[in-house]
Amino acid sequence: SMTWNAYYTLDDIYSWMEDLISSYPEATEIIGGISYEGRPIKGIRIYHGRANKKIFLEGGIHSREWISPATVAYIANELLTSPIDEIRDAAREYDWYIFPVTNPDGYIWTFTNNRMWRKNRRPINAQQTGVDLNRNWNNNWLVAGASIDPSSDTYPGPGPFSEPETRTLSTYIRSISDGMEFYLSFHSYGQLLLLPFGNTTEPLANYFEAINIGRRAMGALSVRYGTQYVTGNVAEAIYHATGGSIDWVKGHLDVRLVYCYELRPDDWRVGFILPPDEILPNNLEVMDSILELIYMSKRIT
Ligand code: 0X9
Ligand code: ZN
Repeated sequence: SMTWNAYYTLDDIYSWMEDLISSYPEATEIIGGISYEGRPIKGIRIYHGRANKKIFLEGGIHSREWISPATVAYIANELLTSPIDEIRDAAREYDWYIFPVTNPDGYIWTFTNNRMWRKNRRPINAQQTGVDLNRNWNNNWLVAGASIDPSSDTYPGPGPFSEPETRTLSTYIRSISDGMEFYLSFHSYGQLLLLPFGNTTEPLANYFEAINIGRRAMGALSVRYGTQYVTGNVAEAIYHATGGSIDWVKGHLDVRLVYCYELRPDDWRVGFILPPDEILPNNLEVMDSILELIYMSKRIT
């Protein structure tokens, strides 16, 4: 089982998920799609029956951001094993769709070949490999924050949904989107809570509601260790960037609250290499914030 003081390989994460699925009847295996190299995008659905609102958790779309799969796996673990009433209630009140590693080929590559790999592993030509899966979604594709050079870390692919990972996962998300209340995407780093959209600082859709709920959640996140997150839309809080998953979900589906966490650290010198002794503190504070997101979403309707 997981001890949350080390980062785990894809095989370890997938076999741990299988153990949970065979131990808890409310947990079932879901396959959200398939990678270029043919691996399943494996998830856990946690459903006790009767819940009519869904929460979707997307981890690991950028493979070097190892704290993201660790966070998403931890949330699944807590929902299934925690004795805390508020967490047990959250597990029963929602229908959870949880995908710790949505870029499995890239994740493996960061263990075997290049710790700093971000994209998927599809060869573009004889010399260049990989598409940024968070620039490949069909919403304002190639409008901002991407490079048409296939060597670039923000290469958005030859067209929207050109990649098997985004094409299959978006089809899956659409197929279960009825009643989806939350879509949460997990990245690192920067300690930000981002909301759509990435092409404009205009307060589109339910921006004010989402900002208020998000700020309250980041207040809850800060209580345990004082960790400070900044909340804002993508364009105002980091940079203009389009073709990301949260923009597609908010732009194309009817999902009320859509956020992207940029997890620990905020220090660029640490960057993607978050020390393992910060995994558990990160996971605990993020879990606090998710409970507050849920609480606030019911208070503000
Ligand atoms: O640039 C990204 O894809 C994300 N930052 S990261 O450092 N993890 O690469 C931010 C994603 C923001 N979301 C959208 N662009 N929609
Ligand atoms: Zn990222």
